Amino acid sequence: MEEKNRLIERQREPENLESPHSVFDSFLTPDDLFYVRNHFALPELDVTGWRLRVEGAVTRVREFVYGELMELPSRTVVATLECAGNGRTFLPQKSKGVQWEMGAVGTAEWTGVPLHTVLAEVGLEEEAIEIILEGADSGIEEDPQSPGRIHYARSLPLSKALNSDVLLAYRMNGRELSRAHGFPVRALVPGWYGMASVKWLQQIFISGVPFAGYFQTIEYSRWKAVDGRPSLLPLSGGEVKALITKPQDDETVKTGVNCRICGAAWAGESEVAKVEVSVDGGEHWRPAQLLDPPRRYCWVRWECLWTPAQSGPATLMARATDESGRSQPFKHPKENRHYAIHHVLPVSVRVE
Ligand SMILES: Nc1nc2c(c(=O)[nH]1)N[C@H]1C(S)=C(S)[C@@H](COP(=O)(O)O)O[C@H]1N2
Ligand SMILES: [Mo]
Repeated sequence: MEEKNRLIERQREPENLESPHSVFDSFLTPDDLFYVRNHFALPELDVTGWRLRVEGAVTRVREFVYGELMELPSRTVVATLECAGNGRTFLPQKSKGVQWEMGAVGTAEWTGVPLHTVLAEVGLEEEAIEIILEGADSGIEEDPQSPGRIHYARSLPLSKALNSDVLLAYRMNGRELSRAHGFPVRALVPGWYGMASVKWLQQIFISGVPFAGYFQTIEYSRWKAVDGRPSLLPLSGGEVKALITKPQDDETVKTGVNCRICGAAWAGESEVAKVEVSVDGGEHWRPAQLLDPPRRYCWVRWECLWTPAQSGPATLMARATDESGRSQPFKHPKENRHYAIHHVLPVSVRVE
């Protein structure tokens, strides 16, 4: 049975922990309930020896110590982070990767130095097109094999990297980052799936060519047509998604008694415009009430009251739409591979 206030272990080594259902009870997720996604063992870092090297296509190569970063002007951004594999157990076919249910997601207030401030300090050369963020953690990937030990690394195109909301974060919910979440410094790329927010940053490499590393080709990529041809592209901004967190599958509800259907919804770089709920398997939809003010990058909690009239099975669904009209499919898009799982998930209840 799931314990209310503890992370659920999905994998022991490396440690991968899912948030319990109670994560959706509060807008901000406390550190000890925030899911943890690791590809390798936690690196051993001590803050006095730690350096952030910034090199590549720059005017001045630089190394920052922790204290220097703390002295640069900081910014705070509230953002929901969702693992691109969240909801994997709801795919019609079992697929590889950590078997997450719905709790590889959380919301926090992140504080740090905007990446663009550090980039301005070093000066970008003309040929710069991508910023590669590399973590201190490393290991061997097995399926398919990596060429020996590799570090966790992901790149950002300049267009995103220069957005002032992209942070080199050293605080989470007002406190020093914990080791599991990337101490001393991690990237926070709001609106993008979690894989972009590289933890335990040790190097920023400014590249003049597109990066094709393991975690944006073999992993965390999806098919997209480029000039009509299916091409594998790195995953980036998050899709629109609503989850019903209560009632849960197979629960029993009573006729004539108010049932509170509730959940959360988010929309990547955009904000949630509306959430609709159906209690008849998708034939009719009614608006849900948003319980948090919608804001960019962040989830909103929502609820919808329903008084079941007749007994029997009922299928509940929730569907969110963002400001630009993006919504959710009813089936998982094949081109998303085993990532970006955001199709409408029916919840079956019994009315008695
Ligand atoms: N260095 C490093 N950064 C990383 C990862 C990792 O394994 N190593 N995992 C990524 C993935 S896939 C996700 S979803 C987020 C999770 O962040 P959290 O563990 O703080 O929740 O971290 C990202 N950053
Ligand atoms: Mo992830």
